[in-house]
Order: sequence, then structure tokens, then C-alpha cells
Amino acid sequence: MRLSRVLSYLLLSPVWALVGSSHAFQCRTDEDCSLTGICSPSTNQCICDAGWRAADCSELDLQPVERWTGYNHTNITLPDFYKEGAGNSSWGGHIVQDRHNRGLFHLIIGQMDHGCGLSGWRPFSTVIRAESKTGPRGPYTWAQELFGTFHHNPTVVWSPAEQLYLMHFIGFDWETPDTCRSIKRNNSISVSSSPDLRHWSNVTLLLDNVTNPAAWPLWTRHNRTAEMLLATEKNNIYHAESYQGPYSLRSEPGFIEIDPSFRSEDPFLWRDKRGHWHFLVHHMVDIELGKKGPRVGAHVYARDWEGPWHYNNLTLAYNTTVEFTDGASTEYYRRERPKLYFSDDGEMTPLYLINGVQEFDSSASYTLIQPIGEKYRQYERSLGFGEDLLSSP
Ligand SMILES: *[C@@H]1O[C@H](CO)[C@@H](O)[C@H](O)[C@H]1NC(C)=O
Ligand SMILES: *[C@@H]1O[C@H](CO)[C@@H](O)[C@H](O)[C@H]1NC(C)=O
Ligand SMILES: *[C@@H]1O[C@H](CO)[C@@H](O)[C@H](O)[C@H]1NC(C)=O
Ligand SMILES: *[C@@H]1O[C@H](CO)[C@@H](O)[C@H](O)[C@H]1NC(C)=O
Ligand SMILES: *[C@@H]1O[C@H](CO)[C@@H](O)[C@H](O)[C@H]1NC(C)=O
Ligand SMILES: *[C@@H]1O[C@H](CO)[C@@H](O)[C@H](O)[C@H]1NC(C)=O
Ligand SMILES: *[C@@H]1O[C@H](CO)[C@@H](O)[C@H](O)[C@H]1NC(C)=O
Ligand SMILES: *[C@@H]1O[C@H](CO)[C@@H](O)[C@H](O)[C@H]1NC(C)=O
Ligand SMILES: CC(=O)N[C@H]1CO[C@H](CO)[C@@H](O)[C@@H]1O
Repeated sequence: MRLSRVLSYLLLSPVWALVGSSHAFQCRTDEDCSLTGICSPSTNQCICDAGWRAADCSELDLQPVERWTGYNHTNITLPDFYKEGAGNSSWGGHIVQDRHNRGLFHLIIGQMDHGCGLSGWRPFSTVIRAESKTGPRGPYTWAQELFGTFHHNPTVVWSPAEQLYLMHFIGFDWETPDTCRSIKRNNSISVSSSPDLRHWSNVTLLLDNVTNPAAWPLWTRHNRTAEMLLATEKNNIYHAESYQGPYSLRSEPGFIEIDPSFRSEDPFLWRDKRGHWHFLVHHMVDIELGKKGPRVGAHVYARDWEGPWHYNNLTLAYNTTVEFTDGASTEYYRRERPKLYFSDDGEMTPLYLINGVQEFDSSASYTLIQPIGEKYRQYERSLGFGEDLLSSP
């Protein structure tokens, strides 16, 4: 981006529009700033953390996406495909930096086998590892199948207590039918561990008849506990003394802010630099109106993981519109499975938003990686990637 483009972007960006019209907005507590910023006692205005914007710091500071980054191999057909048009469709997952090679990035995602696309996710989903040597945004290329059909919605966290990666997912071994179709069965959450992302241990079943896991270790530098939190559908949080369980249900937020007939799914849980807790969720308010969007990304937050939780039902963290660096923008049919990749400097600055996306009138889906704020540029430069964006005249 040239300086003039940066300036015009800044001038046109919603941050200034909101600030300009935010005289009425007055915060009293950090909760009024979504716990992604602090409320200045002198001005009663929010000071947002890097990566967040808007008067109440409720929006992710999303930046344009470069085309063909992320993992998009929807335009291929292979000999074992049952149909054409969906390619290697995928549906989101985690970016992980290699522990031994800082220039190597892994993307652990759900990918549908036999070209079956998102509509055949159960039982056709597998868990794969893709690699990028060109930086965290990719483009990523297929490297390895980690779990065959049916394994889906992998979430990967590093557990400092065990010095292992933990992968939680739904599914179990399931032989695939010989045509693309969708089969309904109950979901269950299992875990596997790995020292290096390439070799994974035998699978342990943790929770039956529960879906969409998001784990977070309670370990801190000052408290080297092995205790684990495991969030699931409905933002219910289970707790265990160690990652292998047994897990007990400890927090059921419910939400006064959303009509019980509205649902959210795909929770992604994290603890911020202040020790406060957050979820990004797939907000399903438009489903009631017979649509998949555009209001798809909600933010939920609490000082303590046991609550009280606040569900922001007014302003969204993100929606289905994505701007690209070529100046075009796409309104996606579906944008779900939110995950964030954070800075490793202790600030927990969100650097990338990862989603499963599907375009209108397409059976294909892919994994989109959208940069956030300004810090991601610095991060990429420190690893030797990216252009020196602001130095050109
Ligand atoms: C297919 O996708 C690859 C990226 O995965 C891209 O480089 C290529 O241009 C695409 N081909 C067509 C015909 O769109
Ligand atoms: C993803 O791939 C499809 C082709 O299968 C292409 O039409 C689409 O523009 C690509 N999207 C991005 C963001 O690269
Ligand atoms: C597509 O996925 C298959 C595994 O099902 C893999 O062998 C192949 O390399 C992948 N191709 C691309 C272009 O992603
Ligand atoms: C993993 O499972 C296989 C098959 O059930 C078994 O033979 C093997 O001993 C197990 N490995 C470990 C480390 O538990
Ligand atoms: C499975 O979970 C669903 C939704 O939480 C619940 O309605 C149903 O009763 C459960 N079934 C069993 C067999 O536990
Ligand atoms: C360490 O953290 C765990 C989990 O949050 C907590 O239960 C425990 O009391 C803490 N221990 C100390 C010494 O603070
Ligand atoms: C948002 O939550 C408030 C309660 O905090 C409620 O009064 C309002 O109706 C909700 N709005 C929507 C759109 O659900
Ligand atoms: C989606 O978010 C962008 C960026 O915040 C905003 O400019 C746009 O108006 C939103 N679109 C919809 C349909 O809400
Ligand atoms: C509640 C329920 O039906 N659970 C089943 C879900 O599927 C697994 C794997 O097939 C079974 O072991 C559970 O009994």
C-alpha cells in the first residue's frame, strides 16, 4: 500500500467515522470497551488495544486480503473425486508457527475428501496439515492427512504444561460412502497430542454428544498448572485437571442479550494479556430470516471465565464482506468457524482472522486468512516476509 492509499484508507475507515460521531458514546467501565480496550477516566472514551477499533472497541480492525493467500484449492479435480466443482474444499482451522523453523507455518484444517464439498462435511471431512514457506498468510499447500474421514473442526493449542500440541476435534473413524452425501449422526469431542504437528497420538474421547471444541490451557508463567478449559457449543465451558479429562461442565453462560431462539455456534476461546476472557462466535441471527449473513461474527467477553459473560448483540466483530488488496470486495454467502492467530510478544494482539468461507452460487468452500490492524506487517517483516509497505514515497 502506498502512503497516499494508507492516508485515504485511514480517512475513510470506520474508525474515524465512528469517532467523529461518537460524542454520545461514553464509557464508564472497561466492559463498555468490550474488554478489548480500556475506558479512559479523563475522557470517558475507549482506548482500543491494537487489532480492535470502533468507539466501543468491538470491531476487529480487518485489513484487505491478498487473493490466493490462505488455503484455496477449490479449482482442482482429482481421479478419486466423486464430483467436480468443489475441489479440495476446506472449512477453517488454525495457523501454527513451526517451533524449530520460524519461517515455516502450518495450517491445520478440515478438508472434505473425494471432492465432496462442504455439503458432504459429515462423513467426508478429514483433518489435514498444509504448509507455507511464504509467511503466515500463505498461500498454503497440502502437506499431510492427519486424520481420515470423519474428523472435523480441528482446534490446535500448545500446552506448555505437557510441552505438546493438543488437537481437539469432532468425529471418529468412519468409512466413506461411494457417493457424495451427508449423513447425520451424533457428534463427540476427542483429543490427540503431538510434539511436532506431524505425528499424533492415539485419540481419546472426551465428551459424547457435544460439538465444536475450543480448548485453552490455564497455564501461566506464574502458575504452571496443567488444568484445561474446553469450551463447546453454546459457549458452555468444561474444566479438567489435565487435558485428558475427565471434564466437568462449569460455566453455562446462556445469554440475556440474545433471544433464546437465536443461536450462535463455533466458539473460539482465548485469554487476553490482562487475563480476561473472550469468544468469537458464528452469530446466527440472520438464519432466523432465512439467510446465512451478513451478521456472522459476534464477540463475547468476561473478566472471569466463570462469568458473568457479555454477548455483544449490537455491533459485530466482523461480517461477510471482505475487501481485497486489488480493490475488489466479496460478500460471502457463508463465513463461519472464526479463529484468531495472536502475536507472541505477550500482548496477545490478534494478527490474523481465519474463517471457513463459501461464495454465493458455489459448492466450494475454502479457508480465508484476513490480516488485522498494523502489527501483522511488523510481524511478517521480522520474519523476513512481506514488502516494506510504508517506506515507498
Ligand atoms: C487455481 O488455484 C491456484 C491457487 O491455488 C491459482 O494459482 C490458479 O491461478 C487457479 N487457476 C484458475 C484457472 O483459476
Ligand atoms: C478461490 O478459488 C476460486 C476458484 O476455485 C476463485 O474463484 C476465488 O476467487 C478464489 N478466492 C480467493 C479469495 O482467492
Ligand atoms: C488435495 O487433497 C489431496 C488429499 O485428499 C492431496 O493429495 C492433494 O495434494 C491436494 N491438492 C491440492 C492442490 O491441494
Ligand atoms: C494406539 O492404538 C493402537 C491400535 O488400537 C495400539 O495398537 C497401540 O498400542 C496404541 N498406542 C499407544 C501409544 O497407546
Ligand atoms: C444430545 O444433545 C442434544 C443437544 O444438546 C440433546 O437434546 C439430546 O438429548 C442429547 N442426547 C443424548 C442421547 O444425550
Ligand atoms: C493456579 O491456577 C488454577 C487454575 O486457574 C487455580 O485453580 C489455582 O488456584 C492457581 N494456583 C495458584 C497458586 O494461584
Ligand atoms: C440486545 O440485548 C439487549 C439486552 O442486553 C436487548 O434488550 C435487545 O433486545 C437485544 N437486541 C437484539 C437485536 O437481540
Ligand atoms: C461490514 O463491515 C464493514 C467493515 O466494518 C462495514 O464497512 C460494512 O458496512 C459492513 N457491512 C454490513 C452489511 O454490515
Ligand atoms: C449419545 C450417543 O448417541 N453417543 C454415541 C455417539 O457416537 C459415538 C461413536 O459412534 C458412540 O460411541 C456414542 O455412544
